[in-house]
Amino acid sequence: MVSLKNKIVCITGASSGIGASCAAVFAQLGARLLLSARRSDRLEAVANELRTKYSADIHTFTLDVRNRREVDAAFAALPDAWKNIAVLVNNAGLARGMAPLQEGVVEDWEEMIDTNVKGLLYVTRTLLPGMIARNEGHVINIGSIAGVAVYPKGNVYCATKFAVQALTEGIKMDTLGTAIRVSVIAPGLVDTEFSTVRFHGDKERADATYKGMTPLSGDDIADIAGFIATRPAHVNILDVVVMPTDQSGPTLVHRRS
Ligand code: NDP
Ligand code: 8X3
Repeated sequence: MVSLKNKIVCITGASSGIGASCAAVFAQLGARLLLSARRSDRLEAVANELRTKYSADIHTFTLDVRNRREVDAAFAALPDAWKNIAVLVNNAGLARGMAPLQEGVVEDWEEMIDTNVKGLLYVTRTLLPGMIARNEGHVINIGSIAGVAVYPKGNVYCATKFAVQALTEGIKMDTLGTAIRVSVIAPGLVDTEFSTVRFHGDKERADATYKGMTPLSGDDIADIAGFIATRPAHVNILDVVVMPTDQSGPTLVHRRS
């Protein structure tokens, strides 16, 4: 097994949901955590809890992954002790709206493309050369079942997550011959703030997403990220598709009520 003790794990979008759960799992594995998101108060709350619970060594910084200059500047400004990142979890992401393409809101499309595709690219482009130079690194992308199968009204969100699948494969190909490992986790329904964000704060609509079924939790996904990152160095898990037992595809959900 690869030990993550004192290794630096960088997680984008660590202020809630899957990202916050990943922070907890990697803290328990003894990693040093580099956590970022836009909401600094939420980020600090996550970090403080893990410092108290696991005596974790954590460095936080606010980052909007959509802003290329901000991404460059934030990583360039890291103290030397935080520069040698061993694991990058590209988790920051979101869906906005759910409408037929012909009724789609262009601002929502741009936000999804800028965050899920361009943001992931900016961060990876910044960190991958260092990983290659040190011949050590693991890029774990959080994709989605929406990147494996398209569903009605999912159009642009699905396209961004298909892009994440393609980029995962592409990065694996482009780093062949190095020790870099590349993975994507493609979850189905996970109960986080995702649906509340998707429906612009409409809590009732968000809650309906998980009604009558048992969704995955952020911890379920983080557990998989921890497993992937700790396999022996010669083992690269490329792609994990994980859904609740109550789900068999993006639109196939068993609801008891
Ligand atoms: P949450 O809304 O709970 O978390 C999303 C995280 O992304 C937050 O920490 C948010 O932080 C961060 N984020 C959003 N936009 C930006 C940005 N521009 N720059 C930096 N950080 C950003 O949802 P999830 O935990 O569910 O989502 C995490 C990932 O999992 C996403 O990529 C999502 O697509 C994917 N996913 C989710 C599924 C689900 O059903 N929940 C299923 C499959 C995949 P902040 O707002 O503070 O910046
Ligand atoms: C989130 C899962 O099916 O709501 O990526 O798009 S889904």
